[in-house]
Amino acid sequence: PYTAEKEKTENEVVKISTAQMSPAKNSHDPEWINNAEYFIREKLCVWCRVANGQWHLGKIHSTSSDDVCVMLSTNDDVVKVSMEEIFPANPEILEGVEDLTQLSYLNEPSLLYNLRVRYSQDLIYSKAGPVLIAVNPFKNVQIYGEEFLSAYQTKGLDAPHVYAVADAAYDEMMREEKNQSIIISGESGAGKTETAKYAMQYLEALGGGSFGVENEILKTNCILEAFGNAKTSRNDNSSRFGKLMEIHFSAKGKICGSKLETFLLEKSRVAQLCNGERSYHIFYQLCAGASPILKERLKLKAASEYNYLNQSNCLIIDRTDDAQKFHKLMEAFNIVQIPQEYQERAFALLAAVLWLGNVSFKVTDNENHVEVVADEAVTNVAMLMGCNSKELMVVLSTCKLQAGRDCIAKRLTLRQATDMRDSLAKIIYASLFNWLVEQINISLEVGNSRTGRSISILDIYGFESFENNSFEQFCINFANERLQQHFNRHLFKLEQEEYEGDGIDWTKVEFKDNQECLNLIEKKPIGLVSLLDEESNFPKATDTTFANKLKQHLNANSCFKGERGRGFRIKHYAGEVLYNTNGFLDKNRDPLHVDLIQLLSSCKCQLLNLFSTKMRHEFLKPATFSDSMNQSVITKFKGQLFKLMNKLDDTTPHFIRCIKPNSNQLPGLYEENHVLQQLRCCGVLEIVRISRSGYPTRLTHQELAVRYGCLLLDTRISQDPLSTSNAILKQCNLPPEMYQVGYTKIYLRTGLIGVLEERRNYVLRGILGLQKQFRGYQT
Ligand code: AD9
Ligand code: MG
Repeated sequence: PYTAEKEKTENEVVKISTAQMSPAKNSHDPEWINNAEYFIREKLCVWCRVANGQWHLGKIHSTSSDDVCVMLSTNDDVVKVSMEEIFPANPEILEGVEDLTQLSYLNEPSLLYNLRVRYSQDLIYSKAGPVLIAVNPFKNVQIYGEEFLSAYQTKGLDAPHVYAVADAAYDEMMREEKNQSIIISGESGAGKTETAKYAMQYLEALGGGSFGVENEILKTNCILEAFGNAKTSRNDNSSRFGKLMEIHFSAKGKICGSKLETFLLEKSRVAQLCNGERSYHIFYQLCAGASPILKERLKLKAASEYNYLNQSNCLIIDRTDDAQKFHKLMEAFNIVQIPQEYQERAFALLAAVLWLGNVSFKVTDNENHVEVVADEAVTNVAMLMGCNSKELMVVLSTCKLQAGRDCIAKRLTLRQATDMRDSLAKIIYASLFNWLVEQINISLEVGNSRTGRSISILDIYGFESFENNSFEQFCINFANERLQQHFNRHLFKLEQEEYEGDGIDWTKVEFKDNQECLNLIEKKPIGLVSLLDEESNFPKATDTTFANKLKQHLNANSCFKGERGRGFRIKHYAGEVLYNTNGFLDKNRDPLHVDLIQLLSSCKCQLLNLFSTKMRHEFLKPATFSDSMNQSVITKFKGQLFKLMNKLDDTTPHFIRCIKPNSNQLPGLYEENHVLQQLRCCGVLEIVRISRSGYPTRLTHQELAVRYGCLLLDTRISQDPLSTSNAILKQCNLPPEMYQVGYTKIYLRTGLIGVLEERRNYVLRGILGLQKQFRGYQT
């Protein structure tokens, strides 16, 4: 929830002298107290927060030293609130503006209200300066498709839209021959993947026609979503991996190839589900949509028969036809040219994974040692993988130990055997996913397309903070921390460039970035990642010793806070997260048993042989390549992120922040607190804050002259807009530190546009009165 304390610390992020601040910024500004008088006198509206935490519009009735009485607009009730809970509201003319930075008062209730007004009119896109904000409508909104595609292409429309972002990226790429990126972020279910698809759709329409690959790019989404998306409690179609799609264009601006890169697929989902969630869509699609012949060949049963699928009491998704999706998938496979025989091999492996989950064990002694139950499940797995079922049973229930020259097999306990079985299922699935990505890349690659003309679309998991946060959240938040740094640096630079470009006096503003938090995570030799790797390499280490080590070494960093037991906190840019080290070491080690690799290489299935060769390469390199040997999950992820950031640094970024208006995936429901939290998390408030510290309102001289020309007493003034706008500002006696005159635009401090509006209304009322009098006189 919002607290005044929080706002204060957030404001400290911007290091700017108070002399540069504008009056009436917010209620904590002492000047605002004087302004309250002004608001009473002028009968201006304010936002006030009432007891239930909701923001209400009202007018100040009276003030005392600490409290304010406000008459609410909705019911004329008078409520008493503290000064801290009052913010100036914007003049009506600014209601529902396209760009939040156009608002005269940039406080939180005003931003929330502006987005709400737009959302209620199905205007789901808005801008916050250079950033596009997309509020998920959770229903079909008629703003896509042919006519909109062509309206944006012909520049007939320029309202905020993902098409406009894609169009701007394309234009800039063609004009400057510079690679572009569209970086989409937001929490789970906020609409990143859908937005990414609309961006691709636009680029396909714009750059289609020559090479034929453009039709394939959108189709790859169908494959990726089947294998990489699942129903979670937050989103019925949640992507469980990060994705970067790089689209290349020819000199004529036609799509000539594409490259896909994926990040950190959630493997655990294959074997373990939370109640109400599903595993990857493909399993249900296969069970529902396979032809009777295929079913017979794969010994396939209904989804409800498989332990990996039925454990969570959730087999179907409302309004989703898995069988139909399966047919769509087959079409996509054909378009991406995955040969029929490989498609079938892939399906056989999926069936093998499902049957693996049904493999059971029986305990054979009082030490809980087990052997595999020789039933239909294990026979089917062996058949589908193309291995000997006896061998499979041995691998799943024993581990080989080297004793001198001899190799002895040691029985596994029930827990160990179950882990081994699940581990096999997960590596088969993850390898299959990676293989598909490779196939897609082969099909999309057209010649040597590295031209400096590319647009990369990044759809990556947003910041996560749950009740229980583990290794996965740590990786995700680490990625977001890096992206946020990229975002900050770019935006601050842009802002300053605009001021300097327009020739206005602009003392550089220092902005604190999130380097401290990144140091905490990445710094060598004692950052979180290094400590995690060190502990992971130490056989006797446990999650508790790891937690202790963190506390011992990282306490000096202001973004770190040790907790009792196995917990620790990180102050991320988007908020503080409490992590539990439970499972960190194991997930980071992600052990791969040599026995499993051997089993895969002995299988008749070519895909499995291929996977095992790859694994050998990755994990079992000779000791001379010690740095790449047994690379931990976090180190690999860090490397991937490093490469990603390098790539993005080489592009001109375009940012889209997706917002989820409610947690029930329902249309028309706008939950303010939920939205506010996201605006804070994804840095929208940060952008707005930057604007607030400078000159948020920008009008061309022409615009100013047209709207406020009526304020001029001396009508003999020249027609040139620059002199007119100068004269208007002088005439209004505005303090010179409140505005700057650029070559093309006038830059106004926060609140000033409200003053100009007031004067304009005053003058117009006067003119109207005169006209009435005049008419009365005539009659
Ligand atoms: V996750 O981090 O992968 O769990 P995303 O990708 O942010 O998440 P997604 O794009 O999958 O969310 O959107 C969730 C759902 O919102 C979609 O399945 C649609 O039903 C709905 N949605 C999102 N954007 C739009 C839109 N522009 N128009 C209509 C939308 N519906
Ligand atoms: Mg997604």
